Amino acid sequence: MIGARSEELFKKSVEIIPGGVNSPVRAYKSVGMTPPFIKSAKGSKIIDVDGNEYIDYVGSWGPMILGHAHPEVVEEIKKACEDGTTFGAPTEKELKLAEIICGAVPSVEMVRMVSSGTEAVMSAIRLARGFTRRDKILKFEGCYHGHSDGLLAKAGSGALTTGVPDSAGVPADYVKNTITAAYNSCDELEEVFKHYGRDIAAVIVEPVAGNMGLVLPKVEFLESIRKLTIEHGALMIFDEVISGFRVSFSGAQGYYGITPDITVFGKIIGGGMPVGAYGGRKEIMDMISPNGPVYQAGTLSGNPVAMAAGIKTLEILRDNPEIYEDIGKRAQELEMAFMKAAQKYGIALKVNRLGSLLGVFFTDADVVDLKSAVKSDLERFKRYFKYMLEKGIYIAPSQFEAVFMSFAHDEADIDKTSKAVDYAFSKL
Ligand code: KE4
Repeated sequence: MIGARSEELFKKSVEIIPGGVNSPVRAYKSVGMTPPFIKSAKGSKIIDVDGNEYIDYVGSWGPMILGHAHPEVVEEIKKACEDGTTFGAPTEKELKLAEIICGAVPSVEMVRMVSSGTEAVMSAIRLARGFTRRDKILKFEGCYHGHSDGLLAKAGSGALTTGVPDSAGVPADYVKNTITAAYNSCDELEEVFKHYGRDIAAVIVEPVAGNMGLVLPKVEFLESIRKLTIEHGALMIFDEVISGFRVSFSGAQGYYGITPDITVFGKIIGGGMPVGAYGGRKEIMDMISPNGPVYQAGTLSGNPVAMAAGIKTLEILRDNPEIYEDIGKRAQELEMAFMKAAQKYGIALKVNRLGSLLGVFFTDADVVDLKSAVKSDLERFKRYFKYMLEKGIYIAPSQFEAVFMSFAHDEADIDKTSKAVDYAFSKL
């Protein structure tokens, strides 16, 4: 039950903030509820303004892999603030975060910090076009790469037709160079390259797709992108905003052993502060201003407070590699609870999992792309969501997001969540 204070605040917010939120998914539109206004969070718990406590599996959409308000991260943020929050000048902290990222991800010899995943993707696309002197970009249905105009495109009538805008306000011209194909479809990929090969500047892909629910790549799909981009002189961009430092300390590229040309980061590298980054081998990154002709800039890029949070977060992950095994195990326990409840109550369910990332779909067909993801029973998801919230479990208010396990979730959390899953499924 959403409390009176959240209702009261939401009524005011919708008057002066579009939808009452600063990012659409937070508005709870797809579940038809007032969103709880959050007052604070600590570890695996999040507390709303009415004092309701929830176990949090959103983790601010991925950054909070260590849990909320990690004491060592908070300490570093406080210390950085006391020395001045931003200078608009080079600092040792941005060098340190760059060194950690380049040390963790071998394909990244140089990296540029920005302030969001969107900004990092937008810059990476411009860089790929500048480096190859080509215009076309291939993306995949169901992958989300932030809200830059050129990527708010959906497939035209067929995979080979140029993109059409996926948002008002995006001129058709801005997406005419954006081609869209089905995720995990080697056939469509090959067809696009046969048709556009030499015009393609880059293929951008979520190597683990977290924006259509969780959809895992077929390794041969990623390998085909690598092979075809090399054959046609195009670049491969891994959008690791979700998977970076989540799937492993060297991201999905380390996990799958595939080396992209450019990698985009976000979320975890900021440790809860606004940070995005893009990086790759030196010959490509040297194209970026002031060294080269591809312009990109940002007032708060690399600010010391955000860098401090990112440095401490990545240092903890680097120095405690067992964290990845632990959060994977907890996610597996949760996966088992879903499967058990689905069997017990005869609910059609598919669960995709990779490490600490989980995707739950109310469908009986494997979910391998957007077409299969949208076959999920959204009405059933809405009911499941409400029952889970009722039992104090805070998950994404959309079928097309992922479940994020953190290092702060303990066995008691998993036990309580498993009981909530059983309760929710018994009512579905
Ligand atoms: P931001 O601009 O939101 O920092 O990052 C954009 C982005 C880029 N690439 C991937 C793979 C992403 O998942 C995102 C943003 N993720 C969403 C959640 N799926 C952010 C949540 C929101 O939009 O409020």
